[in-house]
Amino acid sequence: MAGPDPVPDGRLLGRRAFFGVLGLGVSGLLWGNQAASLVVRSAVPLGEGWRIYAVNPPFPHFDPATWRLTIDGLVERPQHLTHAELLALPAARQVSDFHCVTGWSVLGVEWQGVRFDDLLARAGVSPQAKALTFVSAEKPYVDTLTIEQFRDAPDAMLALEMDGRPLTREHGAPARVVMPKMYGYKGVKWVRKIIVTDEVTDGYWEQRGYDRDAYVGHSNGL
Ligand SMILES: Nc1nc2c(c(=O)[nH]1)N[C@H]1C(S)=C(S)[C@@H](COP(=O)(O)O)O[C@H]1N2
Ligand SMILES: [Mo]
Repeated sequence: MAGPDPVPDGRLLGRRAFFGVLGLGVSGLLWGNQAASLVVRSAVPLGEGWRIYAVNPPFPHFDPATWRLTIDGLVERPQHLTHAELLALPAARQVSDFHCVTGWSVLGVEWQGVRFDDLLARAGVSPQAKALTFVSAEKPYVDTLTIEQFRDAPDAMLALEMDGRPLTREHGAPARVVMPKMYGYKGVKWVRKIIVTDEVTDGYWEQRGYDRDAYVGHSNGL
């Protein structure tokens, strides 16, 4: 089964990184302390930093003049928000660690964006609604999170900024889902549409075998 990276690159990189460190470790035995400190230093850049993932390159292009975020499904007033309208909503900020299910993490990421309650307020969510399906401009990437999962996640948001700057194109400009307690594959990049639904359906990686409830440390990814 394929893993949530542009497989198999991530895994190969992981394995290479492992053997790379191991290789230096063996030399460390021969060279003493100096080589041992090299082992530590070489392990750090391999273990940190973002790996940019996409399932269907090239990355979607963001044009602020024409971009719209659609919110439809079980709502009273379907929305087509402009980028400016999105920026005018109440801003939320949080710092959290990011974990990809394949084993890499980025610690202390600062996210700024819009909480889902604030985003959905003007659409008027129907009482039958159970979940939100996020549709990426990058087809066919989708994912669904339940309203209950959002209720337990005050740090969840539609992020517009990362580390103090607008999201870059490769990180999902202008908007991506951030759900820190779950693995990265739940965080749809290049979000273009949110469907409010009473059905919980499988996302892109769930159709390929990963858990819907992707809580870090409690899903089949680990
Ligand atoms: N549209 C889209 N969103 C996506 C993905 C993808 O391939 N396409 N990969 C997911 C996975 S598995 C991870 S770990 C993160 C990686 O985020 P990054 O590319 O900003 O590092 O994006 C998630 N969101
Ligand atoms: Mo991932």
